[in-house]
Amino acid sequence: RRQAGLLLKPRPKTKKPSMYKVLLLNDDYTPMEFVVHVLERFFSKNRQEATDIMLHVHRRGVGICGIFTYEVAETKVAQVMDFARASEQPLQCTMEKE
Ligand code: TYC
Repeated sequence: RRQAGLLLKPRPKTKKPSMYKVLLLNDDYTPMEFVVHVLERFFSKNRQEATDIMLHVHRRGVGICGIFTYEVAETKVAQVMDFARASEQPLQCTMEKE
């Protein structure tokens, strides 16, 4: 890399990681209070923030829980899906590139 200045186009040394939105999807069965609990427990939202996000998802069909690097987003999705499954709730959580 020492002769990079002669041989290669200079590039910034660091690159920002791609960020991923973690999304909750609405359904007809998961209790509102369960969704609020998920947002508090896994996304560190306070009661008001969690309630606002839950109601947005309830009304619009989908909403953003947070935006994270790939690994963190993947972990959040797995935690929510495991918790929903263990609680026998149909709640769906997914991620998409920002
Ligand atoms: N629609 C659900 C109900 O009326 C509440 C709900 C909100 C479910 C958000 C999922 O991601 C969700 N009980």
